[in-house]
Amino acid sequence: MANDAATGEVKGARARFRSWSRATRVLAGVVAVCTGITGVAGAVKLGVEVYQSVEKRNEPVTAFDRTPIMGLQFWQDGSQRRMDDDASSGDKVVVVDMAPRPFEVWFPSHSMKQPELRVCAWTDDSVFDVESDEPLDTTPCFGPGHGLATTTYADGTLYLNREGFNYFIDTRIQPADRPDYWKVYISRTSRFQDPPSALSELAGDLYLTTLADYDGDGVADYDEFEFIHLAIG
Ligand SMILES: [Ca+2]
Repeated sequence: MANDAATGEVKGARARFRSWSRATRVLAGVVAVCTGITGVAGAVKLGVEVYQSVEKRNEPVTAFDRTPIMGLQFWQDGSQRRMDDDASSGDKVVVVDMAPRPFEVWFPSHSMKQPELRVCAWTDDSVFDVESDEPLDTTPCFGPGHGLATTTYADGTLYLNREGFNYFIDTRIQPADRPDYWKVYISRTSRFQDPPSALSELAGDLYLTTLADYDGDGVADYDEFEFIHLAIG
């Protein structure tokens, strides 16, 4: 009996040991997996940081916060896009680095009772054809009656037309997240009477002449228009 009891105690002790040992191995396994996850996450985080660092170093230097003449900004995915002069165009053209996705154009109200932004958009720089002090009715794009029809609240379409301008005004614009600024949302383009297509389907860059007749005199004064090259990468 005593021997049986002793044998039973030994068996019980061995069973408890095996159980403890198994639990220890399981715990060790869990710790190893957790360590592995932390290691992978750490490696991914490090990789992302290195990539961002390299990408930032390769980005062009932004020359200005707002375009020099009209104070425009271009926003995409919640971030302002980088801008620079185009030295090959005598610094008269502002180049904006863009992704082929929807974007916003921000512009100052400039003390106008009715803030507005007129945009003549095309697929090459032939649209950069406005001269200082030129009457609007002699320009190919911005003359009276050349405003392209759109919906009351705009429908995200930027019309591409060298003889007709996008007229962003009134209910087609919204207050921007910057004091005294307004914005317009662009999500697609359309050539005259063609159905709109997404910006991701663009075959090349976009070229904009932006204009606002701040003093309402019907003349494109030197400080009322600007040439913008949207470099879409
Ligand atoms: Ca004017």
